[in-house]
Amino acid sequence: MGSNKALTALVVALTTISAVTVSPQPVSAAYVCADNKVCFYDGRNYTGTVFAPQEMYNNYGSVPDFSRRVFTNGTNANDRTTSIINNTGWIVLAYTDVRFDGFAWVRIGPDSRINLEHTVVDNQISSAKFQ
Ligand SMILES: [Ca+2]
Repeated sequence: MGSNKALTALVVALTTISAVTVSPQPVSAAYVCADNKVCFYDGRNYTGTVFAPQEMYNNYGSVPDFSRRVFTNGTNANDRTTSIINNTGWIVLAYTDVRFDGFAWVRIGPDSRINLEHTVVDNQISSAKFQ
């Protein structure tokens, strides 16, 4: 049975190697929001597809109408945001209607993040700007 033992040892060794070398990323690895950017996530807890508007950068620029924009997966960004990361040093305001209007808005402080799940503004955000 010596060869069987050797085979078993080889299988164990291969299994160990593959376990070490594969070390897969999670299937839906969260998009990392870059420094000085604002990122709107479709999923809760900063997961899923994301909209990181190029024009919102360090207290400059705004997005008056999310319906004209898309997430990275191509779906329309309007009324889909469930979590937001603000990696800028300025306050971001996100509104439930276009052109910074609507029945509610959320304030995301400098270098902070917010989960909208189970709030009235979940899947409602339609515009955003710096305060
Ligand atoms: Ca809306």
